[in-house]
Amino acid sequence: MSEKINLECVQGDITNQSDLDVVVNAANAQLRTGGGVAGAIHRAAGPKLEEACRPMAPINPGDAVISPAFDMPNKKIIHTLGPVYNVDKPSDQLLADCYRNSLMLADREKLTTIGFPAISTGAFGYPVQEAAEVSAYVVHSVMAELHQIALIRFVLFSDTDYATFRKAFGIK
Ligand code: AR6
Repeated sequence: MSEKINLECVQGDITNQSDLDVVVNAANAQLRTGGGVAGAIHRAAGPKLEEACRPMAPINPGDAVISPAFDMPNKKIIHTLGPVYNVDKPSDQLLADCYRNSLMLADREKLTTIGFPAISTGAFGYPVQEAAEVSAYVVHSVMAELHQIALIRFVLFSDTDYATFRKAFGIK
């Protein structure tokens, strides 16, 4: 199926991707609201999201769990906990686990279009260049195992992160 998967990088807001079945939250271990992506997603989804997530917490770096999307414009939200750079080790493998586990979970749930933010590159301090390289590597390596996913979109907040991810994915 891998030849049928479209890869996109866009500059934008992860809470504003209404054409995607599922978006991924750069979560905290307790699956509570927070800063950055987690704050934006919980604000957009409404208070029921924290309630729905509570029984699934805590999660470990690299884990991915799924919830309803409530007031977000998607069918589902996947919550993954990125590594704190150079604290949760090996950081590259744990970051790769975030992407791999999120993609496999979405695929099992028969979701076909998925959006990711740049996990761990905000509060968790992962250098964007290195994170982009890990993301590109893991996405390409897991594609052959995906049977439902047709579109993987990276949603980058800043123009410099957008340029870095495009370069890592070889998108002109
Ligand atoms: N849409 C897309 N990207 C965004 C958005 C948005 N709305 N907001 C921020 N970014 P972060 P982490 C970018 O900190 O490093 C939270 O407090 C941001 O510029 O959200 O995995 C949680 O509660 C950065 O490039 O996630 C956790 O405790 C990237 O998304 C912790 O931070 C990730 O930044 C998770 O830290």
